[in-house]
Amino acid sequence: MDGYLRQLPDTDPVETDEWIDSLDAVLESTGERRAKFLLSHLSQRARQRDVGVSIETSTPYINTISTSDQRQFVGDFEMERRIRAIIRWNAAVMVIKANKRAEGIGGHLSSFASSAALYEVGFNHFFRGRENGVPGDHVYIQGHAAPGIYARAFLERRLDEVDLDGFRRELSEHGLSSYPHPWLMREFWEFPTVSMGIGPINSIYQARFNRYLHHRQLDDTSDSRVWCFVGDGECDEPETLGSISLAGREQLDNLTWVINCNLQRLDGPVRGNGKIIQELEAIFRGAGWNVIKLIWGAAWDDLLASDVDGVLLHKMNTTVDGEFQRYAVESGAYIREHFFGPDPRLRELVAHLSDEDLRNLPRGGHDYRKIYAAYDAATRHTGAPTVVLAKTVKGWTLGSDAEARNATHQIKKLTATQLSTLRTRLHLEDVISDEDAVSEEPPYYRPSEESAEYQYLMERRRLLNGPLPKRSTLIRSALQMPSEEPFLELDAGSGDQAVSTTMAFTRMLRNLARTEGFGTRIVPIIPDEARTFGMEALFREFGIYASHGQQYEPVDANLLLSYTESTDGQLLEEGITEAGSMASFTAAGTAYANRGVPMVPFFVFYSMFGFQRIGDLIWAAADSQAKGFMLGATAGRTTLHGEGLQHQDGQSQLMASAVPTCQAYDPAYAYEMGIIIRDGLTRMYGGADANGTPGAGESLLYYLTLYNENYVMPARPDGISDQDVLGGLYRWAPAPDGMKSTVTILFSGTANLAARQAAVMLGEEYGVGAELWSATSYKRLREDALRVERHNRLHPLEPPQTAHFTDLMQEASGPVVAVTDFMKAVPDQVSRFVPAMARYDRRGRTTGRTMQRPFVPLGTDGFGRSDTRESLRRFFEVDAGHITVAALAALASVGAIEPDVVADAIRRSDIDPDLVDPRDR
Ligand SMILES: Cc1ncc(C[n+]2csc(CCOP(=O)(O)OP(=O)(O)O)c2C)c(N)n1
Ligand SMILES: [Mg+2]
Repeated sequence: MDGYLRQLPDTDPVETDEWIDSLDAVLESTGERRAKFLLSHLSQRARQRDVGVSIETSTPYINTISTSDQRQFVGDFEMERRIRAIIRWNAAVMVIKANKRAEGIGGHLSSFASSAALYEVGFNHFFRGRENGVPGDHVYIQGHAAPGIYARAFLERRLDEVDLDGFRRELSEHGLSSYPHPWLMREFWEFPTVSMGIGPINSIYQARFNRYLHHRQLDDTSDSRVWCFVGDGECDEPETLGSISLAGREQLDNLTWVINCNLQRLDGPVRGNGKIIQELEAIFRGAGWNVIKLIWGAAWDDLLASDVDGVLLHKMNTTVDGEFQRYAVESGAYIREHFFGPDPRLRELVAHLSDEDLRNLPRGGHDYRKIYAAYDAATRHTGAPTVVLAKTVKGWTLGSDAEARNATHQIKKLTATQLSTLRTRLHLEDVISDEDAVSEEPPYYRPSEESAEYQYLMERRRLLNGPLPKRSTLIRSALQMPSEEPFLELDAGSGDQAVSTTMAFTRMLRNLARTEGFGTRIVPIIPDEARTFGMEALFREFGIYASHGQQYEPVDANLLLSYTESTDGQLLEEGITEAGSMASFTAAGTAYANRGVPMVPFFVFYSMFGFQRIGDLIWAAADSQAKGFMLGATAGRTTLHGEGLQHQDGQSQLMASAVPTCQAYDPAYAYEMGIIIRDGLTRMYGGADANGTPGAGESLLYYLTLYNENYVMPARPDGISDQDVLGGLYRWAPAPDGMKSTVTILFSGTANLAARQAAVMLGEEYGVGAELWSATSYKRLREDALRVERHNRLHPLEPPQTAHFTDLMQEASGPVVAVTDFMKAVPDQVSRFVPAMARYDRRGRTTGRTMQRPFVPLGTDGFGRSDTRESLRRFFEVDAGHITVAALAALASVGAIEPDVVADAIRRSDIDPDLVDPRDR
């Protein structure tokens, strides 16, 4: 007996025994099958009567919806079959032609072939488009099913033959992107999905974000469903299943997943020795989803109904996926022998069927009517998200050389015979001639606008509000920009109060959120780290979004900053999931396009767990043209002390440099942070859409690193413009007059402190004047320099342009030392563009001639360590002593001072020159 049962008092042991005896009696008289049957009925009854018995995590390997419960199909079955056949043909021809014309260009035939019916039922009956002023559904399409989606758009006349011929030729005039990429096809694709797992997790948070918008009365999302098509192999990605419990918990009945269980991934079976559908059923049921298994086509219904001994059910339950895959490639005789063969009762069950009949017993995911019934049930189900687990054959209809073969995923060509077989299989002999069917470049087929097929197809889409996918950037709900007010106080500095850039940011965010008209559009997103960042004040002020409100009195109810949850809360407190938080960011940051409602996400995370951990989700956000602010808090390898190797971020600024739309900034001071955020708002939201509605702008991501070190925030120096700060570099303080020689120190973020200290030491102890420059963005400087370099290369007859960085450094004196709390590679991004400097004579005086200017990056390469800031800065060689030595060494290298001055400085700074590089320690 389970331990838990022993702990519960039995108030009527006699009654308990009677029930147990009954079960024993059934087992002895009619056996296990009958006992199971009765128990299942009992527990179903109990559930119906709200007894609250826990759900069974798995059910037999048969369809969830019985034939009698199946909703009647309402379309023109034959017409839809015909349309589907044409789409299948064109999708295949598109891939074949692409590879004929550009060998190795790739593309996939088999994924869409297995899922064509799953998509087509959706297109003809369920997916709602965006015409007639409605926002419609959000459909996440499996990336490698793209050919089928293009093929449908071709029939709808959204694409032409030249477009299909441009499949995977994105650089040609009519190129179609290999996969769904909104960045590349801006009026077509909405959701990038092809990096496995990204589509699924994003779809969950999209559905949740729709609820959030609705609860906050910013948008009516009640009529929008999120559909996500997922591969069974894709379910092994942690992102795919990692957030399904959120969907269950939040009862997202506006979300439907369709998992195409073709039992195969790229290399081979998904679960050769197991059953992926059963495994997924248990996982999804456990997570609170409504699970609809769609395993068998209609032809199995009669067989199951005659299976009084339960032998067929037993065989279905015990056959592993590897065997099912085998049956998909074998003859009817083989199936009779091996599947129905061993048990005479089972053989008898199919005695009336021919071998051909056995071979053609279809799988549920190819049974159009059953798919319709499954989607119908899914969309009617309330209180939980639904997953349809549809069993299919990979490469279905492509013939025996492709169907269910292990190599099928990568097949991109069909021989003349295979193509001809496909034509026959699709019943397209009337429109594809014998000659065309064996041609090297087979033709597409598009029914005319007068044809019944076209009329039917378009009518279906008209009823469902137009075609899909379709990306739009028209704004339905205008966004008014905030005033300057929240930013102005940052220019004044913090007086004599020591604060961090994070504190300054939090204060600014609160002020922004209070701004009339604009404030409600802010979406603060935090993965369980608000207290670390000193942001707990936001809990009470914004309220934490909780779809069911707060059903308890929080322990800190009596405190001013209590943990306040509410249905219309503004803050998304996501818990410990940077991936989920990023998915929320993407949903919020694309709301301007996917909902026509510009929203402004501020995602504040532990800097180390951003780009490092969820880089691919950030990449997909950029592909989606998401907008918003990402704030890497507790940044820096030495500023975040006491946490060590896996916490200290010295690389996110480098990783951010790889994302094309990312504006990466590492501000040192509060006023810089304010200028950057204001610029971000203006660039991303400060314009108007094509209709003149305010709230539109560039598709950019802003990334700012914020620190937890407190120091007095200086006021914005006189004469420093917004553009100085935004351009990536500006002179923060000149060198003192009357020094023997000068160096230039560039600092970023918290490295400003050591840089300023070093400047004092250099002046007081060595008579060297140091100019201090604040480097807010090396990415920005580098991108500008590369643009200029390219321009000059391609315009040899024009006077050369100069990079902004080069220009600025021309005004600076002496060698350059660039210090950062990030890796040396961050400042090194611009080292190539440093201009020459005046040559020194033997006495250390500048001459009229020039020489190469040293550029010395000091940064924090290597694994982090837990210790005090002071020790860490010494360890990583970015403290004032090391900056001083680096400046003097650079001066010595150009002959401005003698090497013994450097040796002396090393001694005086107490530096051990023979220590191993921190990277190797
Ligand atoms: C993160 C990631 N890893 C690997 C791939 C390469 N890849 C593309 S499709 C595929 C197999 C997909 O199998 P499944 O999810 O079962 O889809 P099916 O084609 O069978 O429907 C793989 C490994 C990818 N696109 N993304
Ligand atoms: Mg698969």
